[in-house]
Amino acid sequence: MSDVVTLERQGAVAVVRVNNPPVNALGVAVRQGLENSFKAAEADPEVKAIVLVCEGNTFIAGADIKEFGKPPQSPSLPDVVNGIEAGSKPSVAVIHGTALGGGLEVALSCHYRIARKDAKVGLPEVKLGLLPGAGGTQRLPRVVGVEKALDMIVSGAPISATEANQLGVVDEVFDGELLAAGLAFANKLIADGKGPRRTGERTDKLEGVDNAALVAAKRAELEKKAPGLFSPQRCVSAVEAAFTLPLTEGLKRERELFAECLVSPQRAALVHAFFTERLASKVDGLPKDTPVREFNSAAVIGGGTMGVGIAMCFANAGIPVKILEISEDARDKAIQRARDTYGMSVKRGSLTEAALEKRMTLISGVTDYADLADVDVVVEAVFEEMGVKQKVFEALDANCKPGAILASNTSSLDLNQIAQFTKRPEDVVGLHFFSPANVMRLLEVVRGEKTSDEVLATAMAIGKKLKKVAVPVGVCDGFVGNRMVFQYGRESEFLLEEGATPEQVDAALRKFGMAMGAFAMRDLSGLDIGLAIRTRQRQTLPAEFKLPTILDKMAEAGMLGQKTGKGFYVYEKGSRTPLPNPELPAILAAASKEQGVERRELSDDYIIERTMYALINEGAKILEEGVAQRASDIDVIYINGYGFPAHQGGPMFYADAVGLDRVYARICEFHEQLGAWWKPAPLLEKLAKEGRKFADL
Ligand code: 3H9
Repeated sequence: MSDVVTLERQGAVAVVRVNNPPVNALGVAVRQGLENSFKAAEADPEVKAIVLVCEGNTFIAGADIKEFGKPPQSPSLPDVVNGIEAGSKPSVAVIHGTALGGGLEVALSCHYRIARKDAKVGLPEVKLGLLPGAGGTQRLPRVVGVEKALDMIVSGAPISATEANQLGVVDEVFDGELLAAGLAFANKLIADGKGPRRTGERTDKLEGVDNAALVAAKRAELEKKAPGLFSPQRCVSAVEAAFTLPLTEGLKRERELFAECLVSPQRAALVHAFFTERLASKVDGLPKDTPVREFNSAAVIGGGTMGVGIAMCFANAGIPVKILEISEDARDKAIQRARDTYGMSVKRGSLTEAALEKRMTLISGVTDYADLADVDVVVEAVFEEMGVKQKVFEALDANCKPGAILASNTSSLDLNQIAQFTKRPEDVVGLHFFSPANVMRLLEVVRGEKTSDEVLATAMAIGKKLKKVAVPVGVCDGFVGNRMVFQYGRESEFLLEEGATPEQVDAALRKFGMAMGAFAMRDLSGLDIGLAIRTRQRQTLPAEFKLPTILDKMAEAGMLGQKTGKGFYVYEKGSRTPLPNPELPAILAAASKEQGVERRELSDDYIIERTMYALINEGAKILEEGVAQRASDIDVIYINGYGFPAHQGGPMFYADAVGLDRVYARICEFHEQLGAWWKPAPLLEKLAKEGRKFADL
């Protein structure tokens, strides 16, 4: 039929086969091929049933995301699926891997569905700022009812084959060869004289339930949880049409709502986030055939919160890991910490007791470097002090086997200097995890001056194996993420000295979409780190770089964040809920006075400009220095490590969306009004003057 969709006959069954690597996305050629194949099978009098099956790792994983925003090409997916459903011969979708988005919509338009036991199905369009636009919002509620359909469509989370079977999304779960299972099912349909069973004609699941109340409840939940998001509310409206309108009208309504999402800036930002996350794993200049070393065993130096979190990442990936501590007591405490952390997941229901035990068998404790002689990769996570790192790396150099990867989790020290403590700097690399390491997806992979290609490629592969979003970065103070966050933190403190409150700044940032306000985040990580950086900066920075003094005053008053129960907010015993700190206004007033600043009203827009433009200006410098390889890598780092809203696309995408001329003009004004910190990055100036974007680089 075409290169990507073929049709053959096996007895009375027509087999339609999709083969469009890597994920069988529904590009125009696949849509055309499906339409032609189903039409031909319909026209063939010998054919009594049709089986749809896919080659490769997965069933159809959705529409081709690359086509969004381009002129539409016929046939449209809605036309294709409506045609399949209207067919007069029973059709069976045989699902393996993932049937996602348009893939599940195609399957729902087939009259029957079977799934291999490891398959997953779902409608994840909302994660791309969209809604299912090929009948998913009308057909899924007809199969599983409005409540479950709302859950699946609004969360975008897939369900397992077993759950899909229980819910009636698939008729049978099988284990084994795809085509054989499909043919067996289809031949049985023929033998039993079963004809088409069209999802669109069903109404049974829509009846006898107060669907309007379910919709109202979901809307209210979204108002609270995701007030700024565009597509989730439209997903709800589309599902509402499934029980308030006849099918054809409902499908029309779905199309209209889909079109609104398609042109929304949030859709563009979320699709950017999807593709750039994948792009970040590709290292410029690293030959594709660079060998990757084997890594079947690991060790972590240091059993603090960070070290244990990193060890858990290895155990979660099935890799045995040793934690090295200085004493037996510290070693045992580290092992217990891992057990306790897994225990919390068991309590929450996200891990079984058996899985906990299995992971704990992979984690062991040692106190002697000689026990690390056989490990493939070591990650150092000890105190951030060069002298301490020196001792560790000298010991690793003396004890680890040739070819072992020697990684540092340093967040701010010079990796090149650390590498020099060994006689094999080419084997040294940075693996900068983010706290809590077992939860946060981001991993900055720091390439030192001497890190070899092979070691870098292996470090990226380790990141992938640990299910992290691994982004390569160069060496500088704070690498990409923290170097930028210094600017953001300092500007937010200045805002407090100029007249804002932590509550106001945090509310403005959360409204923008940040997962957490700047000050709630500072309280969580503890103010002492920031204070140490400030103290160091006071000694090294030229005088024109003014610094806020709030942190010093807060530290004097014993306010170091959540760990002291008091910081920018106060916390009741055992609670993490930030409450206004009644002692703070006096501290802010004193700091303002000391800086000679008249406190004034600051608007939310101004707060966003000051914080975001500080990130963007530093991001531009980082790009120019080559510390990040692309603007989009910075976006990936911010979305995955700093709670930056994916629907804003990341700081650099956001800058492009605002317009670099505008961002540059404001930064110039800030430079004039606020001084040296705001010197515009030369790259930003150049791009703004040339009318270009970061995305053009
Ligand atoms: C939709 O369906 C709308 C409809 O309702 C209505 C239409 C009218 N298109 O993730 P991986 C590429 S919206 C194009 O690394 P994995 C990906 O960029 C869609 N390309 O593999 C990568 O390319 P490269 C709803 C796609 O095994 C390569 O495939 N569907 C698409 O870790 C491998 O991807 C979704 O949102 C696509 N749809 O995970 C599903 N998907 O090698 C999105 C992937 O050049 N996809 N690529 O970097 C996924 O969630 C994962 O890719 C999947 C495989 C789980 C399938």
